[in-house]
Amino acid sequence: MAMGAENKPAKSVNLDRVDPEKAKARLLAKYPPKVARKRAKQIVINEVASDGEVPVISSNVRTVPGLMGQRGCCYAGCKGVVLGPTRDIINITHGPIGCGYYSWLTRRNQTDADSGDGQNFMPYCFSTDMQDEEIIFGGEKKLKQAIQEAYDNFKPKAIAVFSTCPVGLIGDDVHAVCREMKAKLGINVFGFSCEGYKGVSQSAGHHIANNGIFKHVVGLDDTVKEGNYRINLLGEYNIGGDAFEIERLFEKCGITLVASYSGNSSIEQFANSHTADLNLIMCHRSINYVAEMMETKFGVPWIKVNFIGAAATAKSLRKIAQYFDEQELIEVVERVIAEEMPAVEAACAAVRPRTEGKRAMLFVGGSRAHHYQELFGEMGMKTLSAGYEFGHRDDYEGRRVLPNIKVDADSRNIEELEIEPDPDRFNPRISDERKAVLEAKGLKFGEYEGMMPEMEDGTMVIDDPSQYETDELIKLFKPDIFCAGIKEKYTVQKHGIPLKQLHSYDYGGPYAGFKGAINFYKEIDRMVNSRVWQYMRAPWQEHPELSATYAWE
Ligand code: CFM
Repeated sequence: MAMGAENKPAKSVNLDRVDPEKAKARLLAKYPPKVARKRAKQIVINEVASDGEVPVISSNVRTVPGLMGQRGCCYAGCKGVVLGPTRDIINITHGPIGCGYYSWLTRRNQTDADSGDGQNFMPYCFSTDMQDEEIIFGGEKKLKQAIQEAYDNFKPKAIAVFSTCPVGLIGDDVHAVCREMKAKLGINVFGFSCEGYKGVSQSAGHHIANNGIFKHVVGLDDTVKEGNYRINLLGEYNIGGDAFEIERLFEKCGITLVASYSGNSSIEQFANSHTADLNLIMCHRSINYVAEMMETKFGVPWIKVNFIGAAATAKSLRKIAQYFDEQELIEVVERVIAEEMPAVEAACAAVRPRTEGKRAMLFVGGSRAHHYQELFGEMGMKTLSAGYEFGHRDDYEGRRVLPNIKVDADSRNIEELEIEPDPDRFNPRISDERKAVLEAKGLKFGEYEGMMPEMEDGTMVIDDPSQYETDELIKLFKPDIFCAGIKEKYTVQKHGIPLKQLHSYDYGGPYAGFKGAINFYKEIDRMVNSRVWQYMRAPWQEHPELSATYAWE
């Protein structure tokens, strides 16, 4: 057969009308009854009531052993996600070498070179490289040596120690070692009991990281740095340069960024972040604990923002202006939006004839599966199905459900710090009356409405999806693009469906802010309109004794 005849383009199938109930039944059909019952509570057909209420989804529960999920471990959430992006803390992984190596920069968290003091340890990977001997006789001695060696070589301001699974199993006391070395070296040394097996996913590691940074660093430096409209940006990790684009916009608007948790950050930023006047939360899942604790102890309120999507970026900048309520800021924000939007609109208009009506599925961590729906929407694309790996019910259904979330043995395992208002430094940045006025105008404090209220009725929301379910979904719906991570990438592409990594962004980014939106439109246009996957030849196409079809066929 001649090329071309056999490589026919995808039929334009109209599969938007796949009945979601039937799809759900198909996803569950092959599971044993007990597994099917558990998964049925994590696969929900969305339905938004007029008051924004959505169905209950089971989440933050253990993955069924044997199901191939997308999740990472507690250590990954603590060291890799929250503390990893900070350039001037020496992060030592106490454990076998693989844990340190595989959590080293694979998420493409970028940083400025240094803070002028030459301290940038991002290019390094520090590990105690535990061997059989330490597993048997204990690893504390080796950890002390590692801290000493790191100190002697680099003279850092701070060293953090991260526990991996074997550390908890053999009972090394990393906190005692850190206290001893802190006293000896005179710098800040602190440890995290973030053993991989703690909790059910990396989400537990976020909480442990939040607690540790709050206990050991936040509030150490009361210097109020100069600047107007002093804010912290929480839950933005500078993947592919996202934080650089957001910082560019803050600078243009005259908004002072005191601290970023933790993309492009330094330890000094954390130490005086309690002096800011407002906390902005990007990724609610990974950092809401710091925001809550800072509000209780120091009186800094928080609002939810989203810089993924041009309209969302404009809205978030307007929220900041609304909070500070200064005419000068309101005007400059409007001017910046007016300056930035024409290029965004032109880029969007250019791709839209080719992207309109295309269908996406997004399965990512605990926040991006929500945020990126904005960008797809701007391109006229529809989200058929989305879910988090490790989000909690509040990330799906909104914080309104917080009082109803059952605490189970796994969540009880993670320490909740008891925080009290600081006797000297608690200073509510905004009065209750003023808060009420702003809330009446639509600015919500301490609120995240979650992903599901913003999704269409009939879309499928799937928590902690398995590889098997992913395959079935693709066969059923044949989406135009699938968004997930590196573990899913190649199996999805073997179905003939393009996969965009929304963790590391493949090699792209930034996708945040106005410039990021333009990058994303172009990238997705390229991906959903490329026919490269349709030129694949599989063995069954040459050998008729094997048979199968690509999902796009
Ligand atoms: Fe928050 Fe993140 Fe995410 Fe996350 Fe992550 Fe990530 Fe993520 Mo990968 S902190 S929850 S633990 S936005 S590393 S930068 S992309 S799974 S959706």
